[in-house]
Order: sequence, then structure tokens, then C-alpha cells
Amino acid sequence: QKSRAHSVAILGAPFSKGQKRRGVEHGPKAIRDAGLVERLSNLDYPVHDFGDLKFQHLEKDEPFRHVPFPRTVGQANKLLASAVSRAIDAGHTSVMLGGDHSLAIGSVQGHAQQCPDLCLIWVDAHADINTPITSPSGNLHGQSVAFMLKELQDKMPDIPGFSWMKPFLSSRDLVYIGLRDVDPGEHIILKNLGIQYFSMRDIDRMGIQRVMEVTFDHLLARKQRPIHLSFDIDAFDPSLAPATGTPVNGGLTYREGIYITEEIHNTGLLSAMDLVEVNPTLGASREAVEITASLAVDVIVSSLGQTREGAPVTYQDESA
Ligand code: B3U
Ligand code: MN
Ligand code: MN
Repeated sequence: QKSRAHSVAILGAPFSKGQKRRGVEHGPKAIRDAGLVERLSNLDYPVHDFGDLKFQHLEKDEPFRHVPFPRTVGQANKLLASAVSRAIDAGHTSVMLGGDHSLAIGSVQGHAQQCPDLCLIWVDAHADINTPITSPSGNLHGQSVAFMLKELQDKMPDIPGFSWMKPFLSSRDLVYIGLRDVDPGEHIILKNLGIQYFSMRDIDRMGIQRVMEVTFDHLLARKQRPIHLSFDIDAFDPSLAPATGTPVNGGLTYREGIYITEEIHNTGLLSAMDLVEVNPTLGASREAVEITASLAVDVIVSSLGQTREGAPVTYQDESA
């Protein structure tokens, strides 16, 4: 399959009910204000900014066990899934701006509606693979992957708000990069399902270049297929991305993060991505917010082909 990046669709998702800190709903504005559209126009793509999705406020949304706002999160993701599906169907590479990471449920599901054979690269300090039973916090942004995985189907209770979707992803089609804060129940799931992951320790040991090689071996060796990149800004070290809800020390360097996205671009297979958890109300200063948002822009533009060599993208194998 060739690069499908004919044009880029930007979908703003101002949503925060997948966790308890407000402010992350202002992420899309912060990322746009950091110059996203202008930076993308410097690449060769037509950019369509579809603006922000309008999520509905639900009057009554009782917690499910200790999980807050299940119906609100479920309904927001249903809306997002159809928006992403439409964007992909129209030939765009979808770029979803969060919002909290619970939005990946809808973004990846919508992508999978069009590309059922997609694979998922999850760059994050956290594994976000708790079930409502294993979750210490109850927060749905720490459970997104559990909703997607077929292998966890019998571990998932019927959560109100999610009857519109079924699990659609196999655990072998997922790779994590950047983990350093994994809950005990999540660790058991990762091990039991044999999920391929690279913690910060693995990156220290192997180097980011080898990590990416093994990632693509794992996901693409059998066949080339569309990639969904779900990038949580807290994967970066808090010194680089301070304006986020759950920073964890010892994160990705700038160069490691950008190497990941450059390599993903170079596959020619990136079909949709998420950039989530930028929370402009949590920065200690205006500068803290600006460096976080501008890092988010760098991640997006390098995923879409901006290089550090100054040259336009070389990889485009039209003969393939
Ligand atoms: N694993 C914890 C913490 C967490 C997950 N994702 C973020 N924080 N951003 C949980 O709540 O599930
Ligand atoms: Mn996350
Ligand atoms: Mn995270």
C-alpha cells in the first residue's frame, strides 16, 4: 500500500470527561494557536480544518461503579468515530486533537470502520489498558485500549454509553512506546496477552532506533497496512511537556519523540493519528503551556513528513 496522505483533516475534540481535571478540553485551541495549520501548509498537503466537534452535555449520567461519566464519554466517542470514519473515507489522513485520551476509543474505532486491518502504535507514559474492574481511578482515559481489544471482551462489563461499539482490535496489532507508569492490573493484561511494548527502560537499553525497527517488524512484517498513531503528550518528559494532567518523570527526549514520528512517516502508512492530553490550564506559566502546545505541533508535522534534514519528504514509493 502506498502513502495515503493526499490531504489532512484536522478534527478538534474539546472533551475532558474521560478524567477528572478540567482544562484538557482547551487542548485543540492551544495546538491550533501554536501554528498547526500554518506549519502543515508548509508541507505539501492540502489541509482541511473541520473545526471542533460539538459534544453534547448529558444532564443525567450516573457513574458506573467508580467510573464517572460513562454515557457522556460513550456518546462523545460515537460522534468522533463517525467523524473520523467520514474523514478517512473522503481520502484524508485524520488528525484528531484532544481532549483526553478516552477519545482514542472513537478515533481508532472510526478509523477501523474504514480500515479493518489497521495497526495501532500507542505512545504514552501510561498503558491505558485498565478495565473498569482493574482501574484504580475509574477514569476512562486510562481504559481506552481495553475497549478496543477483542481478547478483553469477556473482562469488560456492559458499560452504559458504549453499546454502539464492539471490540475490533487484536492484541498482536498493538505496540506501546514510552511506558513508565503501569498499574498492576495493566501489567498482568500486557503479560497475559503478550502485547509488544517498549517501556522507557527498553528505550534506554535498546535505543529508539532499534525500538522502531522491532515495532515495524512486529506490526508490518506479515503485511503492510494502515497505521493509527495515538500520541499522548505525557509520553514526553515533563520538562518538555509540563501542561498535561498526569506527568511522569523520565519521559521521552525531544529527539526520541521526533524520531518515532519520522520513522512512522517514513513507512508511508500513517492513516490517522491522535494528539491528546495537552491541558493549557495546568501549565505553571504561559511559557509552559506554549512549549507543550508547540511540541504537540512538532509531533504532528513530523508524523506528516516534516524532516530535520530540511528537504521535503523523500519517501513516496509510487511504484509499490
Ligand atoms: N493508570 C492510571 C493513571 C493514568 C492513565 N492514564 C493517565 N493516567 N493519563 C489510570 O487512571 O488508569
Ligand atoms: Mn494516555
Ligand atoms: Mn498518559
